[in-house]
This record gives sequence, structure tokens and C-alpha cells, in this order.
Amino acid sequence: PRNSGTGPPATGPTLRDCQVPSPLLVGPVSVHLSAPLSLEEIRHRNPLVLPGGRYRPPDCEPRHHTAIVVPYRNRQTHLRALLYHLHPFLQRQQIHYSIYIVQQWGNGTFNRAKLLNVGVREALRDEDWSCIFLHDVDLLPENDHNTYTCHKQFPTHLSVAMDKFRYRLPYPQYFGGVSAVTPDQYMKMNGFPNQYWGWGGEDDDIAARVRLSGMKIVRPPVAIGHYKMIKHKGDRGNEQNPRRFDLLKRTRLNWRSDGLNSLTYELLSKQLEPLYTNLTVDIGEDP
Ligand code: UPG
Repeated sequence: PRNSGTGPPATGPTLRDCQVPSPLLVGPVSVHLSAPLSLEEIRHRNPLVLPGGRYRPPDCEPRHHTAIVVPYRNRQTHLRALLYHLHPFLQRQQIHYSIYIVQQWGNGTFNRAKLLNVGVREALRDEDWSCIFLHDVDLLPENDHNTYTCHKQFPTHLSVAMDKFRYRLPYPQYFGGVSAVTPDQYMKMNGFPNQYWGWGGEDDDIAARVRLSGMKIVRPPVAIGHYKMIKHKGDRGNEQNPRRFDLLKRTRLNWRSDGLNSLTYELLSKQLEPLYTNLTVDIGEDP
């Protein structure tokens, strides 16, 4: 949609459609992980980004409308590195986008998949996004031919070649890191599980939901699905979830009742920061 709230109103001359592929793409980019710039410096480098981390190409009509949803708590340096790399990367792709940081409130056990559910729901309240990216904060794309758009029929897994896994898939069903769904695909799989507290398993559950709801995973070629992961230790409050193997055995039974249709949370604040929309959310505690 042209006039849907995140950009200027559709007045003035009609723009021509953005070209495919975007003429601004450069292919492989070198990703440096030295101390990232301050948020203020990143803002200066991205003058066309509007409050909330929203952008639409100024001189052509975008074909794609993508919300980037990032599950988050206490990873300031990673967030700066992500914003530093992602804003110019997405602008070169000439898409209309917005970045949502979904921040878990409190010190309880982290729950990535539930935060993603919240992010999808809140992003869709803002705008009729055609594509939603589920994006870990510590993964930086290394090739801008890896476009942040959705496949019409099937969920996409983008981070197929991470440096951490020596630039290949760790196992065939891997769906963690960076993936993408259309709102329809998301509804079809009843979103993501809410019951995975702590590290691990939730990405495999999501991959299983794709299959159980009659879809499959599509991927870009390995040569362009390159990502650098910022090295990190395990986070306090995100210890390995010992229940993950038991939960995974029950995905087949649980996916229809646990997910988008059972999601409860309290949105504590929504702030339009210069480079992203910050959603702070109380998602409850591991029962
Ligand atoms: N995260 C935070 N703060 C925390 C913990 C996690 O922001 O305290 C977010 C952040 O976006 C991070 C993501 O959660 O990137 C995943 O957590 P992480 O500890 O980085 O997991 P990894 O082992 O690096 O990642 C792999 C997959 C990931 C999956 C995870 C567990 O890439 O998608 O969630 O394994 O299955």
C-alpha cells in the first residue's frame, strides 16, 4: 500500500515501480566487527530513515513491504552493529521497511519465539506488511543479493551459510538465525510456540510447524546466504532449556493449540526511536 502510515502521503507525482533487481546492489560486502558506531553516528549516516526505523525509497514505488522483527534483551553492542549494517543494506534493496526491536522486560527466562509472536502481531497493527523477517540481533548479512522479501508460497530461511557453521547449514532442517514469513504463512502455521523458555529448540519447533501445516522451507543459494555472527557467550537468563527435547516430541500435538491463537502479553511501551521501533513487553514467566 502506498498510503499506509509509515511514509509520506501519496500526494504528488506517481512514482515508477522500483527496478528488479535494484540497481543499487553491490553483492558481497565486507562486514567488520570492530567497535560499532554510536546510535547518533548511525543516524547521521542514514538521513532518510524516519522515526521508528522506517524507510521507503524516495524515488521509486517499492514492490516489497517488510517488517524486521528482532527478539532482544541486553545486547546493546550487537544492536548497534545490526543497525549499522542493516539500514544501508535494506536501502540498497529499495524496499519499504521498518525495524522492530522486541525487548523482553524483566530478568525472567528469555523466550525468543514468544517475543517473535509479539513482534509479528504488533508490526501488523502498524501496517499491512507483505513480509515479516525474524532476525537474530547478532547476525549480519554479507551479500545484498540476499533480498529481504518473502516467497509467495513458503516460509524462507535466509541464514543458510553462517561463518559460525563454516558457511553451511548445520543440519538440513535448521531454521534459526534469520527467516521470513508472509502474514498468511504465519497464520497457517499458527505462529510460533510460546512454551520454549531458555535457549534452544524453538527454531526446530518452528521448522516442524512449517511442515505440519503443509508447507516447506525455501532458501537462497548458499553463495548469497552468507552471514557473520557476532561472537558471544551464553546470556544470563537464557540458559539451555532442558525441556526442549520433550517439547519437540509434542509439536505435532501442540502446534494447533499453542501459538498465535494462545498468545498473551502486555505491551509496556512502544517508542519510535530514530533507528528502530522499541517494543517493551511483559511476556510473563516460565510457569
Ligand atoms: N537474545 C537476546 N538477549 C538474550 C538472549 C537472546 O537479545 O539475553 C536474542 C538475540 O536476538 C539472539 C537470539 O535471541 O541473537 C538467539 O539467542 P543466541 O543465544 O544468540 O542463540 P545462538 O546459539 O547464537 O543461536 C542459534 C540460532 C537461533 C536460535 C538459537 C537457539 O541461530 O536462531 O534461537 O540457536 O535455538
